[in-house]
Amino acid sequence: MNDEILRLLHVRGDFLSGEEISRQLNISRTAVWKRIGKLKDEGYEIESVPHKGYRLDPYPRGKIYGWTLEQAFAELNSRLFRKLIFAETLDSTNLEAKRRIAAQEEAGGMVVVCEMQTAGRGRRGRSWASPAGSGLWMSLFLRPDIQPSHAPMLTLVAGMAVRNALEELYGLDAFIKWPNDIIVRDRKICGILTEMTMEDLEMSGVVVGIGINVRSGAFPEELKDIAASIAEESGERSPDRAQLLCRVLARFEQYYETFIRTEDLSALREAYEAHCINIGRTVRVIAPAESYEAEALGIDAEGGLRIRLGDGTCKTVTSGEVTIRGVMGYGR
Ligand code: BTX
Repeated sequence: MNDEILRLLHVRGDFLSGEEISRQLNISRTAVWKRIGKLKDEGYEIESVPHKGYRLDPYPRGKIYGWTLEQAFAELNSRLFRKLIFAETLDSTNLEAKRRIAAQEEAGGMVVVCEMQTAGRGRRGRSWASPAGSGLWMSLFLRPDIQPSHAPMLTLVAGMAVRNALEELYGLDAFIKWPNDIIVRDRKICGILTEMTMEDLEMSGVVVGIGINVRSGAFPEELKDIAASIAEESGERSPDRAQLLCRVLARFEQYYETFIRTEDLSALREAYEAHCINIGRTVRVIAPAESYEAEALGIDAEGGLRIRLGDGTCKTVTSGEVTIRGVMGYGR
């Protein structure tokens, strides 16, 4: 019933009287009033004006409306992304994508988005804070015809897409921290988690999970010094998440096509390095058995990080083997 009220208001696009809603849905005026109150509590931006009725803000900022996303997605008319799934609350968009793939034959090109994750996932069992109204939590499901060992490169492709979208839309000076974070002013504004899906012991596809912080007011205290958000960094009070989604998808598609053509990052390497915060800096390399400092030189065509050790020898480390940390500050 609440969905029907929303639909009526959305279709009307202007004030709709309580009387008209009660007539169309065959419920009392009091029931309409109560339900509108509930929707407002849930975050829907509904204006109530005596003698005029109710109006749903057509440009919602505080909350994602499924149909706003659907409309923007349809207008994007992407060749790569063909299907959008939106849900209010999910445990994790990566898990939802994987469940859907397991339950039915999903073609590649599916995008799953939600308003809030109750069990957002980071790498190596870490969690990702994903409160309602605070971010764009999304997963892309693709079926690239590539070797499984090349799938992690999609993390770098996604990182470039997000970085550029943030610069283009909000003028942010965003950097990539190899391999999977986007950093603004030394704090993390986005994290990326790429996972493979398997069928009969073979890779059947790749889920690229992307979490972008849009507003950080609802984040837990311990993230205050770690997490950045678009609203805080750009001064734009309520960034439009439908627009952000479409820009990230458009940029991803562009880089993905290049990646698929060469099946590596050779054509993207220079652009990646130009925005990678670690290059030319000292990083701490953390491997399971040891940890050491090295200078980050660049990435190789397979997305590994090229480093120079204290004794001058150079080698490449991969994101599966190590994590790296800045030596000065969070990103550097
Ligand atoms: P990560 O393991 O590199 O980072 C996780 C760490 O980042 C946490 O341990 C915490 O310190 C910090 N952190 C947690 N939440 C946030 C946040 N919102 N902003 C900044 N820092 C935070 C990075 O993992 C990969 C994260 C991918 C998240 C997306 S959201 C959509 C998709 N679904 C899903 O479950 N995960 C991905």
